[in-house]
This record gives sequence, C-alpha cells and structure tokens, in this order.
Amino acid sequence: MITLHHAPMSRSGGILWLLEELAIPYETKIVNIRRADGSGGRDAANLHPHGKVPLLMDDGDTVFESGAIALYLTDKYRKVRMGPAPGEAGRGEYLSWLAYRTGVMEPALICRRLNIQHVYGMMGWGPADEVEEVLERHLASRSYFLGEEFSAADVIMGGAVNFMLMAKMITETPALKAYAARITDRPAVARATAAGRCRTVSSMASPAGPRRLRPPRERWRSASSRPTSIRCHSRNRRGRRTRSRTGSR
Ligand SMILES: N[C@@H](CCC(=O)N[C@@H](CS)C(=O)NCC(=O)O)C(=O)O
Repeated sequence: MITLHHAPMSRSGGILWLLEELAIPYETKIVNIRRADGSGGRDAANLHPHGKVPLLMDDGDTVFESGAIALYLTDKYRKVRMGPAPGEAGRGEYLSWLAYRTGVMEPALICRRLNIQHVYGMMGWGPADEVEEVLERHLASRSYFLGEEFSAADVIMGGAVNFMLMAKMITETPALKAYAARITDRPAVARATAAGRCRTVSSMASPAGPRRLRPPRERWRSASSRPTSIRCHSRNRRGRRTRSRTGSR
C-alpha cells in the first residue's frame, strides 16, 4: 500500500492529485511541518530527511521530492497513462518539465519574491522574468505541457503555476490563466481536495462502489477518472477509529 506523508495546504497536495489521477489505492499520514509564518514544527514521525512533505512510501521504497515522486509513480503505475514511458516519444520533454519546477521555476520566483538578485553563472536557474517568458511561450501554443495530452507534468508544473498565480508570484496572462483553469477543472482535483482535508484517508478504486455513490446527474469529465470512494478516518469520543466517505466518483 502506498503511504503519502501529507500536510494540508502544502506541496503534498499535488501528489494527492496525482494519486487520484492514477486511480491507485493509497493512504495518507498527516504530519506537522514548519510553516513560513513560523507556525508548525518538525514532526519526528516524518521520515523526510528535511522534515518536509511530500514523502511517499511504497513496497519498501521511500521517495521524496515532488518531481521524483511523480516520475516514480507514473513509471510504476501505468493503468492510467500520465506520461511517456522510457523509450517513448516525448520522454525527454516530460522529464525536463518534471525537473524544471523545483530546479528552475520555484527558486526563480521565490528569489524574486524575497528580493534576492539573480546572479548568472552562479545560480542554477534563470531569472524570474526569463522563466515567465519560457512558460508563456510554451503554454500559449498548446493545451498542456506535453502538447494536447494531459500528464503528470501538468500536475507538477501546472500545480505550481496555479499556486503562483493565486499567490501573485507570477504575472497573470490570458494563456496562463486559461491553462490554470483547464487543469484545475478536473474531477481528480476535487477528489484530492476532499482527501486532503481528512486526518487520514484511504482511497480505493472500487468498480462497484462508485456507481452506487455517484450523484445521479454527475458526469466524469476526464477519460482517466475511474470510480473510487474516498474514506476519511477519525476517532470517536471513545478513541475508536471511525470511517466516513467524503467524496466519490
Ligand atoms: N523540493 C521539495 C520541497 C518540499 C517542501 O519544501 N515542502 C514544504 C511544504 S510546501 C515543507 O514541507 N516545508 C516544511 C519545512 O521547510 O520544514 C519538493 O518539491 O518536494
């Protein structure tokens, strides 16, 4: 069983989204993390070497760093195609965008927010305005990072673009705004949002369950969305674990 170390309102939300797109069983373990406003704290139960999220455990493997987790999951779990496999066309571009978020985009935009001057030849990323130009040029002419096919590159890069737009860390353009609307309008985003609110959650693909649970007029808009029910676990007053459904598809 996959276990995701997760903290609400953090980068691990993107991995929840990806797990929902992939429609594979997983559970989350909520951990405390240090927040930018000084709240929170490092959690001894978190196995991440820096006490951060996301961190994913699967079959004895431990993976951290969002891009690495995305690659690990999309290479191993391929019932729903979320990126080109090794040897397939587009693989190089896929890997590049998975690495670009934490290697280039985030450092550039965070440095600008913190008024840290860019130094060519020293910093391993480009200045923020150059990053903005690259994103604009790329997304103005296609629906998704890999062209017309949605992939985990859109979860990793797109999730960050969407966040940066909301945080006003990136200049809003019609292309970026339309792209963000396109990728956040997916059923898996709503499911991940519901799952992210739970203290612990297990999400189980269940072919029979969803039809029973699905509201009559709801339509699954994404070809990759498969029926799943999301179960929250919490404890009642006597300390017993209880379960309730928070979302279904
Ligand atoms: N490059 C890492 C960044 C992880 C990261 O910084 N996560 C934040 C939450 S959004 C965190 O855990 N912060 C707590 C801390 O810095 O101690 C990744 O993409 O996985």
